[in-house]
This record gives sequence, structure tokens and C-alpha cells, in this order.
Amino acid sequence: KVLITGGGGQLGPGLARLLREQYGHENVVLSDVRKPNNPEAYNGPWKYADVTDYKGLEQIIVEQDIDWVFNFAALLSAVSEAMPELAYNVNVGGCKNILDLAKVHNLRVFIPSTIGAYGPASKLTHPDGVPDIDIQRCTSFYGVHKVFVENLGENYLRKFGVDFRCLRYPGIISADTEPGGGTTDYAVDIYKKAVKGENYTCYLKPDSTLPMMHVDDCLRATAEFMKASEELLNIARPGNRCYNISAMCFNPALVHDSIKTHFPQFQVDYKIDPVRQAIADSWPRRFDDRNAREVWGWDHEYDLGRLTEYMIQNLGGSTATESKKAS
Ligand code: VAH
Repeated sequence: KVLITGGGGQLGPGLARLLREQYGHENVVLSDVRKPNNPEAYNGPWKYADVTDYKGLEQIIVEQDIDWVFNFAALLSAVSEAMPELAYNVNVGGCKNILDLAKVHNLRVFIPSTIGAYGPASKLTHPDGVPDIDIQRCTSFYGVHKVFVENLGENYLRKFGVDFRCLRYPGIISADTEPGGGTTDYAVDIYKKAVKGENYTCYLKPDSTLPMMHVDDCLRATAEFMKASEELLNIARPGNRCYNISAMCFNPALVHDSIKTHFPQFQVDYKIDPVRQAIADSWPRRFDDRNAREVWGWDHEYDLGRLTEYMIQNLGGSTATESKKAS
């Protein structure tokens, strides 16, 4: 049975829906400290779970007979800068609890990492795409937390045989869930404004290029990677379970252009947030995800054009083609 922690955030509900189709509704437990708006929409059990509470987490794992855990409980980049103490307790303490429980209860564990696990050096040494193994001198609390967890997880694999798995996510774009206080959230908000016929004030500079991905690609990659056999992963890259995944790279100016093909009047102006701009400037502009593509067949399906059509349609707007048909 599967437990998703941090399940009330941007990714949990969609992963629950996907895994419940694959493994059955009652075999996927969605959990969080905050209930999603409508947990019944995800067709299966919801439980309260706080990843910083080892005993409480262990009780759920034993009572629900859990053998896989996806841990989405985290404070993202911008929120972690504002609340470093709570961020450490959740991002580091919570993951350590899950790894300790994995050791005791023989769990398979997925913990996401992020493009934020790299620092400014990587962007300079690998302008065409930062590889899985590179310098990780992060300049955000969130990135530092994730680098620690990546290394802790791989040591639990080497020393205790814990089946730890980790994907470094780009910025994730979703229509039916809110992003969680990150640096890439503009890429969701900009579409919401466009569909409402409003202009958008962007907090990042127009040329702030970052790796990005549609939420369906992200969740499909996560489910596929978790299903990959341990033997395959151990043979391919012994002791190393952290893979970059990417789909596209864009910046506010490119999103604006893509949206204007549907809403020609849509305007974007810029009011830079220095905290999130500094975080974005420290992150890679491009990701090299060849290992994920070669070892377990990762491939993305959404590019910027398809993402824009999807977001407009799923936020209640009409794309250019639909408007033409209607006229
Ligand atoms: C953030 N959306 O902006 C998250 C993610 C790669 C970005 O980690 O913090």
C-alpha cells in the first residue's frame, strides 16, 4: 500500500488520482497536516500525518500496512527563506523520520529534490544543461536541505539497504492545484491572469530562464521511476538514486509570447521580488536529464505550446483555435 505525505499540496492530489487508477483506490492513502479542499475528489482514504512526528507517522505506516512512501511534505524555496526553522524541521527532520521508518519497516521511499539543489557555479560550468552529478553549492535554505536529504538517502541505501529514490524536479505547472510558495509559481499565476482577461505583474525578470515541466509529466515520471526494479537501478548507477528530469526551459517573456498567440492583448509588466530573483539567478537555466532517459526510459510529453493550450483550456479559457471555430 502507498502513503503520500504532504498530499494536500501541488502534487499530492494528482499523484493519488494516478496511483489509485493503477493500484486501486483503497491502496493509496493521501495524508497531510492540512486537508485538501475536497479529498473525496481523489477517490480514496485521507489521513492526518505530520512528517515531523515519528511516532504518529509510524502508527499510520503500521496500521495502514504501508510499503511505499512518496514524501511531498516540504516548505518550498521562497517560504523556506522566510521560515528557515520550520523549513529545516520539515524538509530535513521530516525526511530523516521517513528514512528511519523505511529502515525499520522495509519501505520503498520517494523523496523529490529540485533544480534548487544546484547553485550558481553549475549554471556557469554547464550552461547547456546541468548533469545529475555536479557541484552542489546552494545559496537557498531549501536547496541546502535537499542536498542533505539526497546524500542522507543514498547513505541509507548504501549502509542499510533502504530503497531510496529521488528525482530532481524543475518548476512544475498545474491548473487544478496551487503551487506551494516557490520561485517558479509565476508560471502558474500568469496563465490564471490571462484567462481572466487581466494583465500580469511578474516578480522575476523577463529573461529568468528555468527548467520547467507540466504536472502530468512530473507525476507520470514519478510513478514510472518508483515502479522501476531495484535491480535495474542498482546495476545502472550503484549507490546513486538521484536523477534530474526536465521537459522544457522557459522564462516569463517566452510564456508571455506563448500566451499572446491565444490572447493577443495580454500584457505583462515586471515588479521584481529580490528574494525570488536571487533564488532564480542561482539555479540552472537548463537540466541534462540523459540518465533518466537512458536508465528507465523517461520522456516528456508537454512542450511550452502544448502546456499553454492545456492551461488555457483547463483554466476555463478558449484557445485561439477554439475561438476561431466558434467565430
Ligand atoms: C520552487 N516550485 O519554486 C519549487 C521547485 C524547482 C522549483 O522547487 O521552490
